[in-house]
Amino acid sequence: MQSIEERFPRPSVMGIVNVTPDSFFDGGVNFDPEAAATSARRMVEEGAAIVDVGGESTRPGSEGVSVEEELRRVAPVLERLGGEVPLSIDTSKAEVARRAVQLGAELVNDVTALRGDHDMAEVVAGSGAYLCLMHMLGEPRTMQHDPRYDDVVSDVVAFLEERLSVATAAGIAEERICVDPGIGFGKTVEHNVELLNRLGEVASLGRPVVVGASRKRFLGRMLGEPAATEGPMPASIAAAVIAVAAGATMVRVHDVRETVEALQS
Ligand code: HH2
Repeated sequence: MQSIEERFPRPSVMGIVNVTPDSFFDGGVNFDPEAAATSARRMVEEGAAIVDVGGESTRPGSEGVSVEEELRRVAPVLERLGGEVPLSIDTSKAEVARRAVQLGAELVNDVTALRGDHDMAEVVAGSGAYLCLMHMLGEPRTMQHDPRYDDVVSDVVAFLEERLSVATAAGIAEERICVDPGIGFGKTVEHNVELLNRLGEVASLGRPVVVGASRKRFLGRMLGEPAATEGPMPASIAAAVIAVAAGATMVRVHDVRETVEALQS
């Protein structure tokens, strides 16, 4: 079995396909399974190493959806793409992850880092899938209400280290795991910038680092729009290039073609 760094060498691009009506950037665009499958195929043609399919928005303030609803959204997309497109499933629900792996997903991207569902670690361990452990402070509904840290980078690194121990203790091989500082998940603009500037400290955990800054509101807010709910493409591409230069292995993006071009130049 290949390690995650062999399977997805640095730099790799992960394309985002949200099968949701309400994701902050592509909400509604890929809600139809056929449209979602077409987007995913296009992203791979444009150079994505993998496509992350999600059925629940985690934008600030969002409420969750049920297992049934999440499966109803993602299963038809995975059925269309399994075996054809390298797939990741963006879920914190064990049952969704289990079904997704059956349908061909090779990576489980859990924004709760195995804290959202007691059965998730066992499902990932048993399936042999790769795993992404992401840092989030609090939960999407409230995470942007005055987030505070002693030192955001040290706190995130300590959290990821602890979640790595939990994952390996549950039988998930370390070489199958990557980590993600969770840009925008319970972080101010300054916290996000600090994490990007000091990404090397996250990489010092010895695991590949994934960074998802694409289109996030902090990019719009940095550019002088205090009420921005999304960020512009050029800033997203710059953030991806900065992240890779600072040690990221994989960037999770909406604009695959433009990001791949920027990373090649
Ligand atoms: N960001 C989002 C969702 N999943 N997974 C990882 N590993 N890293 C991230 O930064 C990350 C993630 C949020 O972005 P998006 O999926 O575009 O929006 P929404 O949650 O509204 O569907």
